[in-house]
Amino acid sequence: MDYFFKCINCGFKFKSEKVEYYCPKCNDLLEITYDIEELKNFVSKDTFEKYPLSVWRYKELLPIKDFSKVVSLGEGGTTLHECKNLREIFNIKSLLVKNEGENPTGSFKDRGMTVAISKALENKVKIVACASTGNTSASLAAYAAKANIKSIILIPEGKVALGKMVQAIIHGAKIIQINGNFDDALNSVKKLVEYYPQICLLNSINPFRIEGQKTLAMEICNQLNYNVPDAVILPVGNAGNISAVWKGFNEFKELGLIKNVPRMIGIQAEKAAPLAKAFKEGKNEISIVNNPETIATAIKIGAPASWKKALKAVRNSNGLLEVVSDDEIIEAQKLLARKEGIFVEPASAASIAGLKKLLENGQLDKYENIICITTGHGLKDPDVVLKTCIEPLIKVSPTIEELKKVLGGDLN
Ligand code: AN7
Repeated sequence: MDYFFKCINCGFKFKSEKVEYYCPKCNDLLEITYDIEELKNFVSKDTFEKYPLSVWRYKELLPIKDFSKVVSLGEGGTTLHECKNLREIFNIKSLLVKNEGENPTGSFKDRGMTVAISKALENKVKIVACASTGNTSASLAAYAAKANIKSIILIPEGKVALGKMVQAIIHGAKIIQINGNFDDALNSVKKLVEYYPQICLLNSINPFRIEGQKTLAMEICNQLNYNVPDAVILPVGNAGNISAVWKGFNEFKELGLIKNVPRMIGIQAEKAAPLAKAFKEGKNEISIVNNPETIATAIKIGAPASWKKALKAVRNSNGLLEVVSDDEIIEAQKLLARKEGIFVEPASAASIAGLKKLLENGQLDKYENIICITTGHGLKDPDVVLKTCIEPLIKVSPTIEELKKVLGGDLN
């Protein structure tokens, strides 16, 4: 569909066939916008029913011109799980979990990557790059492989979760570790693409990524037959996803497909929470956290690139930003795995931990229809489980007597 770039700060609107990242007037971030009245001629509820639930079901609402260039691994179409056991534990009316770990490389990043890599190919790009806490790089490496182009990824020092690292390696990315944290890696990759403009930047400041990620909200609307939930809770790191989900709901509202939009509730790890801090203090700017720390390495980010968009999404939706501790994250990860059979990585469990905290402190009430988004698969970070769920291995001889002895009363 025909689209414009629009500055999120000064509102400057322009057309360009290239992949643009910054406003030419004030240098702030850009977003993609459409002529909604024109879109209404192409889009109705029936339009979507023609395609299976997936990112590309919404192709009329995506900024792609040449669909022959689309690089897809089957992204989107993730399950909205009814969580009856957790609902009873939390004593709430309804709880749905949209499990983005079901995406091809195991995280929501695939939604944005399919669109941004397809756009890069339209522009004849041969090399793509990103800085990443792990999931973006895993996704980038896979989609670049499928597109038959080179990928360069910059990772922070310290630990990148094992599963994510292994994905980047097997898909053949050029992996460079930066002496510094994620925020330093992001600054480095920005310099890299400034120096070598032939390299396309695939962090979420690339507005085409956000376009793919907005389909998460559109799928929720479709899965609920256009009955929008009261609140959507999701983990926040660089803040691209909360901005994207908000954009998706708003476009459906502008198109007249839904009547209301949900409250956007972002959860940060307590020692990596510049956005939640600004929100709680009623500030309009964030203060960067210099040494962010959390077991949820995916969201160990101190200077979220899309902070301005995220604050707007939360404030305009009458939403919230809250923090959770690492212990709360680990407890929530275990609870979701043991009561619902859904295994997510620690960052994703932050949404469940956030829900629990907000119910306890009265910021959410039990009658609200709530959706938690879990953003990445549990197998991404197996080390965390080995570290936090230490249960001794039981070893016996292969006889029924020995088995009876160790199982004892557990069978009644
Ligand atoms: C599982 O991969 O930033 O707020 O470099 O992997 O849109 O940043 C990952 C982020 C939540 C936060 N959950 O999303 C990266 C990266 C998981 C994640 C987030 C990430 P944003």
